[in-house]
Amino acid sequence: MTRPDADRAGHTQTLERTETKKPRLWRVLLLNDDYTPMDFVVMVLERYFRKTEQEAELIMLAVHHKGQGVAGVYTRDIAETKVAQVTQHARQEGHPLRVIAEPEEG
Ligand code: TYC
Repeated sequence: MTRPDADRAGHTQTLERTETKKPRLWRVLLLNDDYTPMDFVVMVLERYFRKTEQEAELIMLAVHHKGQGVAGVYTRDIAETKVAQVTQHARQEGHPLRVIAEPEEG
């Protein structure tokens, strides 16, 4: 096997790099639907995304009118956990609420 990081004698070296890259962040999006009660969406935003009641109402109404909106921005693990927790809670209550995570560009 030839390695791209080896010299002709097969020696390898470790390259030092001091820059630390920040992890890509993921947006958790709420999608609108016709059946999930507004109060449930507001509760989700307060409980899982730590929004105030006023913030939660504004975000819920924006999703209701525009089709989708950002509930919060997190590292990938936390975003995926929020998606799973909120989806499970919604299904438990019989609501079709959809929540997804997508990476921020850049
Ligand atoms: N459109 C829903 C209703 O009129 C409310 C709603 C808002 C549902 C946001 C989902 O992500 C959502 N009851």
